[in-house]
Amino acid sequence: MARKPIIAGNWKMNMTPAESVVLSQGVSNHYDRKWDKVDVVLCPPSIDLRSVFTVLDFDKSNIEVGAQNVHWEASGAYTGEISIPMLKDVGCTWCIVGHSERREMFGETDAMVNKKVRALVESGMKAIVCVGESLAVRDAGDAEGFVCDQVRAALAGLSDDEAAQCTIAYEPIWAIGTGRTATPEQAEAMAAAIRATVQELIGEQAAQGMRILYGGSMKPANAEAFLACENVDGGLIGGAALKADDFAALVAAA
Ligand code: 3PY
Repeated sequence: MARKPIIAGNWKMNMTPAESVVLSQGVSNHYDRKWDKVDVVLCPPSIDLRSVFTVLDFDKSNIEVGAQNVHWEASGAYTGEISIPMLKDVGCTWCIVGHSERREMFGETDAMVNKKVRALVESGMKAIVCVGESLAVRDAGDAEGFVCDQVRAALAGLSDDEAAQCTIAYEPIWAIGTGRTATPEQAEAMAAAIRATVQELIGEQAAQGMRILYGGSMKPANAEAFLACENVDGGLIGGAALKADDFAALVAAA
């Protein structure tokens, strides 16, 4: 099955609202009709969302916008959190969930990731669910088991249709912000294992349709080899998403 590639930029905690205008304008200046073959998603910090929407012209480009995190409750006493209705109101169609930085630094558990994924798909939003192992887990020879357990937990209880709103981003923790990347062979092996897990959990149709991204220091210089992998359907981009030229080169490569 041909799957539409995705290039999503995770800006993390970078860019003030003013800077986000310049960056999103820079990205959209690169738009050409070939981009329509790719899902292009910018995920700025929440405070930048409105500013980014002032720049993007949805009639003229296919660029979509996502958040980096969300709470599963629609409203309430959750100081500092942002809800799905808030994201939808501002125009977001995507949301990253379970990035390793949130799991490691903010105590996000598999159960919380599952609640967020379920709330997002029930509301009609698209989830980019991050999974990935630490170096210790890889060195212990248990990377596939660990990552596939994360996938099972994140997607538990989803129907075929709900799974179709989800994308998995495989991001080995040891390749995030370190300048190291997995080899394309490692990324392909893990993406294939993730697809097999989706098949066992939800079914053949969900597995064949599921987009699986590689993330972790992906940049124009190394993207081609990852994007050529049979089971890798795009990238979740960190540092290279902060430079309009680099991000546009990644979209062109997909
Ligand atoms: C990275 O490439 O550093 C990322 O964490 C992308 O999410």
